[in-house]
Amino acid sequence: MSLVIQPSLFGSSGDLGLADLGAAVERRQLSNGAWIDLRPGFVTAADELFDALASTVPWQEERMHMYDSDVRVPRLLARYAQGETLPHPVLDKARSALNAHYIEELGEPFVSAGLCLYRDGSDSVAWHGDRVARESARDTMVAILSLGAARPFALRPKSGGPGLRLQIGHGDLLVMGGSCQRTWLHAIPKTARCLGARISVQFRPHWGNDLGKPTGDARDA
Ligand SMILES: O=C(O)CCC(=O)C(=O)O
Repeated sequence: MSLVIQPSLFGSSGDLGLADLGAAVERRQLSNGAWIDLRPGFVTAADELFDALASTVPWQEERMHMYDSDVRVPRLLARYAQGETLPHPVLDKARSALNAHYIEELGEPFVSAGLCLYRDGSDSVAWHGDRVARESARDTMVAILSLGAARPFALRPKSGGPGLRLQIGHGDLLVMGGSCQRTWLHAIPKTARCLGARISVQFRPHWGNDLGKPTGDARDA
């Protein structure tokens, strides 16, 4: 599949690398034992990483079964299972930094990486909790590194009530933790605003599954 992505012009300068986690990570408690951590600017000079991933990752278009027909998943995907070489050394460094920061609380390392490419505002992911984790009684974490266009990241409690919309920008880190996958839902809604492409990298611990592969439900609609 050929994919044309304009080289990023998000305007980051300096050297590609990682900023510290530590005290720069800000935690926000949600209801029902869920929480999110935010670390804006975790990846420094992130343009280079965006461009490298956009042009070198073997992005796949997937289809899912919905309402008796096969429909196109509205984003491109790539998955790196435990032990597979990640597509950029900065992602290895990011995973190591996340493991150093979270291993005690998480009790296990982040191992896999799922990558999504939202080509424009019509690419999206519908409300969902990550498969496997949403069915497990155990708390867990998903760490998401966001590159490119700042798309709203929406969260709402499964049981109803007010949610929130975060603007996660170029190089920012968001970690969903505690019961978030089973008691809250998250989504990247479609938008008519012309924002450009976004890449997200989701680091997950080993859940004994195939990296949270969509099950063919409505999550990508
Ligand atoms: O792109 C994102 O930040 C979220 C991706 C996501 O929720 C998923 O792939 O399960």
